[in-house]
Amino acid sequence: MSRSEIPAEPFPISVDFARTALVIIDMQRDFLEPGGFGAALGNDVALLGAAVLPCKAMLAGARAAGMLVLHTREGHRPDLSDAPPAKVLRGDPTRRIGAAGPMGRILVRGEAGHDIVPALAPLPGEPVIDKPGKGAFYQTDLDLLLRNRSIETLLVTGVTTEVCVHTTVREANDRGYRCLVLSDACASYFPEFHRVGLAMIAAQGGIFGWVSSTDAVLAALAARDQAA
Ligand code: TIU
Repeated sequence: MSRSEIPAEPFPISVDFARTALVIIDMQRDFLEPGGFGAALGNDVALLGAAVLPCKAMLAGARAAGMLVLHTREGHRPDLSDAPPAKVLRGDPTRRIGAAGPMGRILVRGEAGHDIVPALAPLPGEPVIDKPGKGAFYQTDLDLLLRNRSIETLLVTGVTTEVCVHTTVREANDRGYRCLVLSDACASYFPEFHRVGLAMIAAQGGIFGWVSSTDAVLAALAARDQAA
């Protein structure tokens, strides 16, 4: 078993890539494109575009290395029976979860807006975790999939940093996974929340994870390949 050391905050992390999975959180049209859920909440969705190319580079690197790659999507059944009223009944009724928008019904499975953006489309065989909540472990089989592959470390990317990425990292940390969050491959509608959200993860000696970059992970993968 070979281990690679990746520079990270608050200190370098040693990973076995054979027991590491890439988790790409909610890179859906509903969050990244105009007319979806993110825009309905009053956000400037263009801010999330910054994460696409870093996610794409990490996705290519993970696939080339044969790592487990998982994609998540936030969304609900068409009848909204898995959507808590407390989540649905917020904001303008014409623009809330389940309402019709230019990409179909907002945050509803099967609609165009629920799809992952084309640049990051899953390949056949890559698990797609459909989740009703912000955290990717809540009411999903993600933990089972990871345990069956003896995964110990998660490379976490996606949107938004302080909402679904944070919630998922906190859930993963409590379940015993080590999370390495890639700062450039995450994004928020609020640049300050992105910065502070990342700082919160690495503070207090890495209270619930580590923070690094796509380039640092790709460099560690390249060094491992050279040593092999
Ligand atoms: N609104 C917001 O920042 N995020 C979400 O509602 N979901 C995710 O982060 N995926």
